[in-house]
Amino acid sequence: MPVAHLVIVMPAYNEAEGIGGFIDEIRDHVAPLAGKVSFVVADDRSTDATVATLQAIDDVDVHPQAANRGHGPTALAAYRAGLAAGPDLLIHVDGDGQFVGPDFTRLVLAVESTGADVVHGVRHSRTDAWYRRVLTGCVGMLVAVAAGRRVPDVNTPLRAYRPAPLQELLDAVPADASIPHVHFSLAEARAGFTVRYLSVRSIPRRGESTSGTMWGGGVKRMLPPQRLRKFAVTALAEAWQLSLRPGAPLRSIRPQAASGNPRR
Ligand SMILES: Nc1nc2c(ncn2[C@@H]2O[C@H](COP(=O)(O)OP(=O)(O)OP(=O)(O)O)[C@@H](O)[C@H]2O)c(=O)[nH]1
Ligand SMILES: [Mg+2]
Repeated sequence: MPVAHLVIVMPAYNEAEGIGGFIDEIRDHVAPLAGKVSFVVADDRSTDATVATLQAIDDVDVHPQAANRGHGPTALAAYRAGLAAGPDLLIHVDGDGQFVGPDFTRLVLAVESTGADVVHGVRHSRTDAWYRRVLTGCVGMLVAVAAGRRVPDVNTPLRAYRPAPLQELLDAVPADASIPHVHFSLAEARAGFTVRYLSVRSIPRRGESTSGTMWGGGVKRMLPPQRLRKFAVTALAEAWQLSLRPGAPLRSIRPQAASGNPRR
């Protein structure tokens, strides 16, 4: 039994239709690999039955947020609540269920077999609009320059962390950060964490009547929605403030300090 306590954390907003089935699928696949599996979901003030759906599932701990704050702060709340549950290994994934069960098995086995601090699920077969691919490419280039190497799928929401290096990352980032995964990817590369990359399948969000994505993806558009344009400007300023400028808090993470794993 490789993992004593595996905790899976998720941010969720209006995912009532798909999230129960997603959790069942994950559990089926990871249960044979862990002594105990539990789920921690941070709910971003859903207006549908997400909270009630989750409260009906035994191994799910729901954390309703005080206000709707968007993906980044909700993901950070989920990470913090998940670490408080005392895991040996923690997996983060978005509550919209865009991954498949067998990739969770592969993720756990990858951490165990490599002894890595973190394993990222690198998404293939995505069908994003052109403007999202451009944005992703630009962020990827910025991170590559700052990190001194290419980091694949820099904002992936599917990640497995050992608790000690995750705690270091969380200590350095404010609770309201809007792009925590970009900060984490960059800090991990700079601080010399042992990071492994696993190619994983990306599927459409689960549930027909969910309220759509943060970016207006339900409608076919030629131009980026205003919400995405605004978000890109805010995110750039945040990247400078938290990760890029001299003295930025995410730059203070030191190699070797986290898990005690030998860095390779
Ligand atoms: N839409 C939305 N999602 C939120 C919010 N807060 C948390 N989330 C969760 O954030 C996760 C990702 O949201 P998405 O809208 O799918 O963002 P995305 O994955 O970048 O976009 P897609 O690639 O189009 O799926 C989901 O698990 C949501 O449930 C919010 O205020 N709005
Ligand atoms: Mg999504």
